[in-house]
Amino acid sequence: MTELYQRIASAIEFGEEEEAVALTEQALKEGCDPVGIIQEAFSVGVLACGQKYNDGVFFLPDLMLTGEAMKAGLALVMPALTKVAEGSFGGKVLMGAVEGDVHDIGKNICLSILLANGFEIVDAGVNLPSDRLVALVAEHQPDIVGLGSYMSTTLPALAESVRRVKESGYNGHVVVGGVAVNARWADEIDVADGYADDAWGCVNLCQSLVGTAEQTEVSGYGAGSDKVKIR
Ligand code: B12
Repeated sequence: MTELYQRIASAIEFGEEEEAVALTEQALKEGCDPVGIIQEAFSVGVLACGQKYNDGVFFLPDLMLTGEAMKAGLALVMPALTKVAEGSFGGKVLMGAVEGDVHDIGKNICLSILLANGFEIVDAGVNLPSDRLVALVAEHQPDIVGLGSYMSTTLPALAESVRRVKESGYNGHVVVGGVAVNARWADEIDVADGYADDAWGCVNLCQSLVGTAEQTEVSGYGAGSDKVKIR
């Protein structure tokens, strides 16, 4: 990791939003790869923060600050990602976190890496009731609907959301992910069309589902995750 990436990761880890923004601007000015900034700086900082929380060193306010700092950094990187992907169209993905769940860091990373790989993205936000989800799907007509659950307590909402989208007459694909989901759950629930455990897996999965996997090379360092499950 370069020193600049290390400094960005540290600003994200400690929730220093202004510092994260200034350093991300610097990285973009210096011509750093936007996918590299997400993978080697933002994600590293987020994971370090999560680890400190698990170890009892950080508390909820620390997590919130990290989430905000990453969101601010990501907002700067997004336009650069669109440029990376210009000309290659991989389909449209609408993604949100299900009702009762406000975790959005993982969803935002997935959406940004999808964008970098030529997908058109629609961010459906967090805490998404299934009625609203169904309305958004009808409005945007995505090729793929991605739904995330980040707590075991929102897994029932995830199952319900997938079912509601399928029953609405939508004939695209529905994929699931998030830290609360695993391949076995996705399999047992028997309604989703696929599951992936990280952002690169998510891109691979979406490319396979819309048939662009062979034409496009996944842009990213973890590309080629084998923890992708397609029904
Ligand atoms: C950051 C965080 C928060 C932040 C969220 C900030 C934000 N803007 O997102 C805040 C402080 C708000 C928060 C709140 C809460 N949290 Co919290 N949080 C976390 C934490 C530390 C990290 C989550 C994260 O961002 N991980 C990093 C990202 C990159 O990983 P990820 O989300 O898994 O995403 C990756 C993959 O899953 C995949 N992916 C993600 N989405 C999708 C979607 C699709 C379709 C696909 C294919 C793939 C995919 O790709 C991503 C990138 O690789 C986790 C613990 C942990 N270490 O995971 C707890 C954790 C998720 N939270 C937890 C809890 C309990 C809560 C609270 C209830 C706490 C409280 N007492 O209030 C509240 C709930 C709020 C709510 N209603 O949702 C628990 C859940 C336990 C459970 N029951 O399962 C965890 C596991 C902590 C713990 N060990 O107890 N939290």
